[in-house]
Amino acid sequence: MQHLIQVGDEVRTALEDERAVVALETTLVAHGFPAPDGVETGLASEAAVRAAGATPATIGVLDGKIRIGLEPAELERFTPDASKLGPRDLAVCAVQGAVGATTVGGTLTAAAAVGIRFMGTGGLGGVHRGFPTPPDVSADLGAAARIPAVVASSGVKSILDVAATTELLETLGIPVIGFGTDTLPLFYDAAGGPQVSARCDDVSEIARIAEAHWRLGGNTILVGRPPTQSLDVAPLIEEALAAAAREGVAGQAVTPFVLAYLHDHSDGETRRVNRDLIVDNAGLAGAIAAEHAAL
Ligand code: PSU
Ligand code: MN
Repeated sequence: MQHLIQVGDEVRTALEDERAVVALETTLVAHGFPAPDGVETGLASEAAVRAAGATPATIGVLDGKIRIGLEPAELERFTPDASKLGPRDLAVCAVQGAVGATTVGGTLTAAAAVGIRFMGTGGLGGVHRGFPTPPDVSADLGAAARIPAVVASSGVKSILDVAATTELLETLGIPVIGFGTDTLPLFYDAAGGPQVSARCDDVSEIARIAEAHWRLGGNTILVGRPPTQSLDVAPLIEEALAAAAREGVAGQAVTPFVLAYLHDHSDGETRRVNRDLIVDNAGLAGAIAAEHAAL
């Protein structure tokens, strides 16, 4: 099977030269924001990675190929009807020729195939509220448990069961590093999260911990960076989850539904905070990757 994975020229050169490369997902482009904000957020994230001294590799499936390093104009093809690709979905989507937007787990899976170990995102998926009814645990966790990487995030989305997710991260051997914080950020909200397993205040220390963790056979390290502008939307999240339940929204559709509900009912405030934290986390991933390349 030829050309299943196609690496863009800039990314390929950076990998050959052992320079810093940061993977970015396309689910947030397609499903995380109303158009055209997804594309803008994706491009701003790429710019933040570059500003930190690394090469961005935005990942998605187009025309039967897993593409690592999409061109800016190609991001326009990641519309809401793109499939949402977790780790299990990549091969099916590529073979069947659909447009596929990668989640964190899908992005880590594709990135690992070409040796990219850093990514930036909004928040890691986790245990959805109400487990085991429904029994919904994000495949982001399975991917993080088996793939060596650093994921720079604003923690775990507070639309999830954060306590259960934190316990599962420990079970899976995934270190949770607070970047300049002792508690895990809750995506929109900087405060109120559980204790992290370790705090780091500088990126070079994170790069050294990652290298040590990988040498010990460990896989993903989750880095949680508090959003610069913090927003307490706990009541609105309850409302959004109730609306999702009422309308029978389930499975992969829950996260996009809830994000859209919050955006619509917060006067765009969650959308702005979400956008900025994604871009800032991309920059943080770039900085960690650059430090790691210099080790
Ligand atoms: N963070 C965001 N917006 C998003 C997501 C995360 O700010 O759209 C996406 C990521 O792609 C993440 C996915 O991997 O939600 C998790 O979805 P699920 O819980 O269905 O696994
Ligand atoms: Mn799910």
